[in-house]
Amino acid sequence: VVALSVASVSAMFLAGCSSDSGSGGGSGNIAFIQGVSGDEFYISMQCGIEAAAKDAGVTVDTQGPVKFDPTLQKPIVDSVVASRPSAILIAPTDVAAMQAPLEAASKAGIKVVLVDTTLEDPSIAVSSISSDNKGGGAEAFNAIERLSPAGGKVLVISTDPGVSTADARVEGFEEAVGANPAFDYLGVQYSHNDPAEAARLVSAALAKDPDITGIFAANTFAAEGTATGVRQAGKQDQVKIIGFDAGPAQVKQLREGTVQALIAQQPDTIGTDGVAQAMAAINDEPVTAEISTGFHVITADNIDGEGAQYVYKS
Ligand code: T6T
Repeated sequence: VVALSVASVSAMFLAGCSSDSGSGGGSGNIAFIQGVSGDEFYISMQCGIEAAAKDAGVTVDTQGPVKFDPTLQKPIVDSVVASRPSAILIAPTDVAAMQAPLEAASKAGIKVVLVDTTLEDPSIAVSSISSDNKGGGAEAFNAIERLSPAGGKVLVISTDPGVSTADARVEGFEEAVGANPAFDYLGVQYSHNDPAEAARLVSAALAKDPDITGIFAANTFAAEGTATGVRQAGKQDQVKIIGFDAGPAQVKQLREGTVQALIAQQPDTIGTDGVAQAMAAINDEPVTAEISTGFHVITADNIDGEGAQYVYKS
């Protein structure tokens, strides 16, 4: 079962990565466990990790569950822990369910670095690196506010509760919308990281509240489905969509005008920072417990300029 649920790419460069880094004289091996395989966010992070690992002279083995699901990610962690790498870089798929498996890794002497998502108790990790997810959620509301200054009904489409990044984005959005009485917040709905489910939720929400003015889609897959739902309802001129993440499909939707802004992360930087922290821990050097890599807003106005550098690799 485990073998079928795992996509593994070992110590090789993906087509989308540039491979111009040198090779150092370090020793050790790093395991990178993605939140889900095939996601451009984690593919871009893998590029950063592999480039930094090559510089440090260490090998990387990357694996990810086929779904963003702790029941699929846990067996991967267990088997990686049994293989005793020097360090594990991981995006935990749930703050609670992945706590014990990663605590076991840490107790086994493996340096754990949390990249992207975190845990209820991140102190088992030597370092946690993530975007400013709460700030990005607040910025998503600011963008809706700029596009629809008169206010109106707004909705959030997220992934699943317990995904720390998406939960922080929703929290940031909720705090911001709560401060503007011109907006009527319809709440958050969970699409389980499935674009088809996100599209269904949006269609149903628009049937119930045909006057929705804005939707914040809290990650790649929520945004993809949200855009489909709005298009299918023929409401792309009325509903402003702000999506988190900047994969090629999101950029296409931005160019087409279905989506008005993207809150882009820097997954490759999260990856290179993650390797740097892992190497420091392996070499008994000081580590930084928490690193924020911020966020960048991409719009139709900057996508061909400074925004272009933040588009994810595929
Ligand atoms: O938004 C990213 C990531 O930050 C999040 O933790 C899970 O979903 C994505 O991987 C979607 O690309």
